Amino acid sequence: MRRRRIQLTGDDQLFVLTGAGISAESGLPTFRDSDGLWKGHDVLEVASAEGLKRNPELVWDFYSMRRRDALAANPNNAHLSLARLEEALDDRFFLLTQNVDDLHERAGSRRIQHIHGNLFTSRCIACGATFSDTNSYDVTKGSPKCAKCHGAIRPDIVWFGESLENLDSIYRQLARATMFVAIGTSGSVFPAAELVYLAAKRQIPTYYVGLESPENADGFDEIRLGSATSLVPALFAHI
Ligand code: BV8
Ligand code: ZN
Repeated sequence: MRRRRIQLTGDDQLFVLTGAGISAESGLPTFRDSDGLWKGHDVLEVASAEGLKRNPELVWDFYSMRRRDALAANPNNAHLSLARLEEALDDRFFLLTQNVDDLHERAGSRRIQHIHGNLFTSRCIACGATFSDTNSYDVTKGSPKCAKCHGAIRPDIVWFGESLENLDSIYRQLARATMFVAIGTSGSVFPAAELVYLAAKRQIPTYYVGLESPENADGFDEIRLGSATSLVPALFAHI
């Protein structure tokens, strides 16, 4: 059944939120699906500051594997169609992703913010230096150290219980939006999962696109079930 395309008018301001589901068809595992990342790993062991202190090799093994997978993956048609939409809408388009991979950027997205950090940036715990880092590390030789001060480094990713940066710029973007669309996210992590409710409070139309209904389904006006590559390219009849 072909769905009606979402009509965008000349002054619509689109806010798009994506999650791991948009990268699934590029071969990157999601978190909470049956074959997801959290199934084979204990979140607190591999994705927390305590876990890094306890066993830095295990954490760096996990993120080195994620870096290798992301480097070997390619953007899919859903990433590409969002980049094309941004080209058509220019500053009337804003993309917030919970993903730490760079597939949106490699598809051409520029008006993008990563709410949970970046897989390809590392940060020194001792001196705070952050640097782009595509390395996957052989942890049998110990965990990687900062080139500047030889302190321990970590992926520049927001773990549970850690505060997020630039939330105010995200809320500013949401305040000017006339439409909110979420794609491929289970709606289970805050504050990202709360954004649809803030959008609904502003009475702008809210759409969800993904394989299954998200945990925050009650915040959406319309839910379109299906894969990102089958639904996103034909989603908008933009101007
Ligand atoms: C914080 C890092 C302040 C690791 C991640 C209320 C307000 C504020 C905070 C909280 C709150 N309530 C609870 C909290 C604490 C916590 C939280 O949300 N806990 C949850 C579990 C209840 N939040 C925090 O700690 C945040 N920090 O708020 O700071 C603060 C400070 C101290 C104390 C309190 C507050 C930090 C959150 C960031 C955590 N980091 N990951 C890493 O990424 O390596 S979370 C992890 O989940 C990922 O980052 C991911 O981005 C995120 C969301 O997952 P999804 O992207 O949705 O992926 P998921 O697998 O869940 O779902 C995939 C979906 O895709 C599914 O729906 C599936 O159906 C669909 N799909 C699959 N295939 C396809 C598809 N769709 C379309 N096509 C397909 N082909
Ligand atoms: Zn350092």
